[in-house]
Amino acid sequence: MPRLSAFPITQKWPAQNPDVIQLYSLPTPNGVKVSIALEELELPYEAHRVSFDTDDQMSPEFLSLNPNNKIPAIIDPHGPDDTPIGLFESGAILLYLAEKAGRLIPNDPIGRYETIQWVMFQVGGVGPMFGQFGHFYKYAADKVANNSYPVERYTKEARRLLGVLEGRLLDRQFIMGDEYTIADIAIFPWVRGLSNGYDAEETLRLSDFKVVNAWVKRCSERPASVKGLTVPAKN
Ligand SMILES: N[C@@H](CCC(=O)N[C@@H](CS)C(=O)NCC(=O)O)C(=O)O
Repeated sequence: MPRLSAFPITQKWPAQNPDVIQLYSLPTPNGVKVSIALEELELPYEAHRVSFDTDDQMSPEFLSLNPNNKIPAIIDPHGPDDTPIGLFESGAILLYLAEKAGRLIPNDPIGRYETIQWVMFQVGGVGPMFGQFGHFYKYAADKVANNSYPVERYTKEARRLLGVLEGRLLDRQFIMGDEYTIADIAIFPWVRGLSNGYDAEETLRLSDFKVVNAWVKRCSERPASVKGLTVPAKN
């Protein structure tokens, strides 16, 4: 696998098929963005499981691809000009894959930037804020049992962001209108995770966001989402 041998991560997670995109991930809201996009685009790929149970993301091999020790990350052995490329940060990966395939992002410059704007809205807003909500509401609930402020703060912020989405989707099928794009793929797994992962329907009063809920259902039911949401499979 001459193209991949320059990437030390492939020593820990050897490629079975070194000619296809290598994905290093877990089925978290950030991880599934990339597997869903790969499925939508029908790009061949091989998924490797980065287990947090064994701190795989802190291994020297993983850090050689993403010094920020977070999934997802990819290597495309056939990158620009057929040169191998390694990438981390899900927003950058989504943009790369959409542009490689020429799909999931509008061709016209205004639509393209508008799509990127909503991807950034997820990466800079929805992801960090919902993630903090989940941390205090679910994973570190015992640590803040005597202090309601963290959950109150992130409940308020999560509901505010859901309100922004509700407004955007009021007269649109998808974030960009009729066209399904990487903006939907970036955002819907995080909204889905509020009920599916954090079990926070009641605290966040998610039933208030009817348009958003219908959109999450629409996105989740796509065959590529059904598949991508389970990648990488448990060993
Ligand atoms: N901004 C990053 C966030 C990635 C991220 O937070 N990944 C989490 C899982 S959802 C992770 O790998 N956490 C492991 C760690 O922090 O050690 C992206 O969008 O790719």
